[in-house]
Amino acid sequence: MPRYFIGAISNKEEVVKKYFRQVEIGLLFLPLAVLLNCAAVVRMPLPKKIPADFIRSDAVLFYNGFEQAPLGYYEKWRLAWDWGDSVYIKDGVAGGRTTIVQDKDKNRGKVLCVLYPEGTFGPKENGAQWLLKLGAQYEELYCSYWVKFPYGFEFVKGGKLPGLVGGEANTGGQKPNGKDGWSARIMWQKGGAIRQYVYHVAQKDPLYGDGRPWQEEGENCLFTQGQWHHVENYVKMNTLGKSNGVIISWLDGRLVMDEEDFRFRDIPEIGIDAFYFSTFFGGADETWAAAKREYIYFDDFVISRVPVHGLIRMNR
Ligand SMILES: [Ca+2]
Repeated sequence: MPRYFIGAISNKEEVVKKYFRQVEIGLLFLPLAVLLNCAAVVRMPLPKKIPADFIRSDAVLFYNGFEQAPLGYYEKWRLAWDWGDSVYIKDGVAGGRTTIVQDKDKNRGKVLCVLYPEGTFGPKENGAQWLLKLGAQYEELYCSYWVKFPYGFEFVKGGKLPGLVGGEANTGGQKPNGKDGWSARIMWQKGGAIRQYVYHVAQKDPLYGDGRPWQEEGENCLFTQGQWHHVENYVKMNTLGKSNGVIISWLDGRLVMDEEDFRFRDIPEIGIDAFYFSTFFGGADETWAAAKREYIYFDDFVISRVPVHGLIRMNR
C-alpha cells in the first residue's frame, strides 16, 4: 500500500478521534448548558403587584394601594389616615369627587376613583388635589402609580395627573423665579397623548410650564382606554446656577422621556419635598371642560429612592 494512502487513513482516524473528543467534552458540559437554558426559559415571571418586601424596605418613602380603605366615599379622615396627617387636602374631597371602588383586576383590588363632572374644568369643580408633604428635602426621587382611563373616556384637550413638586409647587400660570418652587406633573392630552408638564425657572412661556411629550421611537405615547397603565418619573434637582435638572419618565416600563435641561431652583433651600396628587380637566377655560361625566382610576402610589418599573410585570 502506498505510504501516502496509509497516511490518509491515519489522518481520517485522527479526525474521527478528534471529533469524538470534542463530543465527549461537549457531553461533559451538556448538563450545565441544559440547566442554563432551562433557567433562561423558566425564569420566574415578575409579579403584577409591587412586592411587599420592597414596600417595607428603606427605599420606599411612601406607598398607598388603598387595600385597607373602606369602599365608598373617600373621606377626609380616611385620606389623612392613608396619606399622613401632614397631607394638605385642597380640592375635590369635600365635594365628594373621590371614591374607593373594587377593580375587576385582582392585582389592583381596591382603587381610587376620581370624578370629573360634565361641563366643568379646573380643580375647584373638577377632579381632586392634595399635597403629600414628604417631611424632608430630597435631591433626587422616583414617583410612580397606576392609572386607568375607562372605555369611552373623552380626553377633550387635556388635563393634569400627579407628580413630584418642591417649595411652593408652582402651577396655574405662576412661573418659578428660582426662589419659590417648581412642579413636574404629567398631563393627558387630546387623543390620550401624554406629556410632562414642568414649571421651572427656564421654562419658555412667561406664565405656563413646559410641555415635553412622552415618545417612543419618535411617536407620541398614548393612554389606552380601559387599560391600566404604569407611569413613573425620576426627578433630580439642578446644580445651582445651571439648567441641568433631570426628568426621566417610563410608561409601562418603557423609557419615554429623558431630559436634563431643567432649572428647578436657584437656591439650595429648594428641593423635592412633596408629591402633588393633582388631577382635573384643564386648562383655564371652558374649551378644556369634560364633555360628559368622566372618571379616572388610580392605584399603588409609590414614592421611592429607586425605580419601581423593573420590579413588576406590565400589561403588554
Ligand atoms: Ca389596590
